[in-house]
Amino acid sequence: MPAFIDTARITVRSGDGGNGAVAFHREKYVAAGGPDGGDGGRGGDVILKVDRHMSTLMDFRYKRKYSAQNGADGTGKRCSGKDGESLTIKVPLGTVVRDTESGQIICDMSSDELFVLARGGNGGWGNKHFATPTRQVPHFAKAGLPGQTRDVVLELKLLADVGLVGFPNVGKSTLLSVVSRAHPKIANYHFTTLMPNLGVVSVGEGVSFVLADIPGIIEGAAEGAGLGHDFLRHIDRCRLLIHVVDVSGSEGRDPVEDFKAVCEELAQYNEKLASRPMLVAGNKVDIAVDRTGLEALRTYVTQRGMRFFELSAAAHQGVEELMRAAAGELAHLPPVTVYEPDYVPAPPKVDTSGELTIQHVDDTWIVEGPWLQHLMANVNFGDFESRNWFDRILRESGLFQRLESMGIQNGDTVSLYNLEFEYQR
Ligand SMILES: Nc1nc2c(ncn2[C@@H]2O[C@H](COP(=O)(O)OP(=O)(O)OP(=O)(O)O)[C@@H](O)[C@H]2O)c(=O)[nH]1
Ligand SMILES: [Mg+2]
Repeated sequence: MPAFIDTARITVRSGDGGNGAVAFHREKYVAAGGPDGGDGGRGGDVILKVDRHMSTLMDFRYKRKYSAQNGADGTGKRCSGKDGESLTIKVPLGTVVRDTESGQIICDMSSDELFVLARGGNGGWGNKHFATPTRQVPHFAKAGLPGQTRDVVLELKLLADVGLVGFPNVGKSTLLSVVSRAHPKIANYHFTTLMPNLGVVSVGEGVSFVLADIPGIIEGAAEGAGLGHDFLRHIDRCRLLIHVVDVSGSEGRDPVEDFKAVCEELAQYNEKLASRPMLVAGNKVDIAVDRTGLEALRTYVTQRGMRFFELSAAAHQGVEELMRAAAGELAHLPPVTVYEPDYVPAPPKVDTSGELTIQHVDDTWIVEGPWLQHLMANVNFGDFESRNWFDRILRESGLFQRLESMGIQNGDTVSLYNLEFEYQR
């Protein structure tokens, strides 16, 4: 059986925009043709898409780097460069994507909506765009803008309405197998289940829910005992938990102690999970030698406001009643958790000490250079804050003083990659 992989770290890169072309229309008997340099193509995006047939992050174990295609450069005869092809990465439903450095959530892939994880750079404009009445022979075009690189952590958190928790060997997988069409492995030893299993439970007319069975947890799981407690991430979104306890005394343990130990491990994982609504199922009543353990557990949990159910998963006793009760609870519980993005991109560090080249053509000043290109690729001109930040960096870089010393006049055009503006002192 393939290993179950539910976290992965990958790096994605969107495509660079192609460069615009400088070209002039040439035809026999036409002395000076107009500018006809085409635009560079847009770089491809890196897009995430849910594939409902995937159930692990296995695919990301060996392939860690993903790149979309670059846009092609523009050419003469007004030909635009081809856009780079976007790359679509398929992920299982419930994949939460975080920024590796900050740990902040970028997106939660819990629906079929696509998500653009890295946007391709815009292509540069060819010189055909730059012909104006005063600038008839534009000997310049724009370089394309670079794509983005992102380093992210993928974490699979399955989507299920109800999660089964409990000690190993208490009958969690047996319960899943009798209420759904899932075929989890069942055996009489601890840690039979090594990966989560999902099943759909139908409770009469059009009412159904998704039930998740995860590996058993034991005391000290938070410190790594047994299979550890990382699997609890798969029931973290659940609206309701069913806590299965072996009340038969078949392993010589005390049901109340088992119950408390598992609750303690839930709390160690996270308090929210520990306070999730819970139904308690005392299982294996068919082989209980006496009812002491069962009754002690019933008293303990009902005193704490929880509902208790007697169960024999193997003999299909009490199973239907438990599932109906779960469906009844779900009817008035909030929907499955979807994680809200909280990622705030840090402003890119821009080192403005590098040289910029300034070309002066007619009344236009064309400014280029690596740091400026990097800056332009990272500014969201639709956002006020971003524009202010951009403006400040330009001022502090000394660019305007330099333009002044070279003789720029009010009303001249300043041309920076995909941005042109009129200069005003
Ligand atoms: N007598 C009896 N045996 C049961 C019952 N439910 C489960 N079992 C048996 O208990 C053993 C463990 O069952 P599983 O369903 O694999 O238990 P689990 O809780 O999923 O165990 P892990 O995956 O190891 O955590 C199997 O031998 C089952 O046949 C029950 O109601 N009565
Ligand atoms: Mg199991």
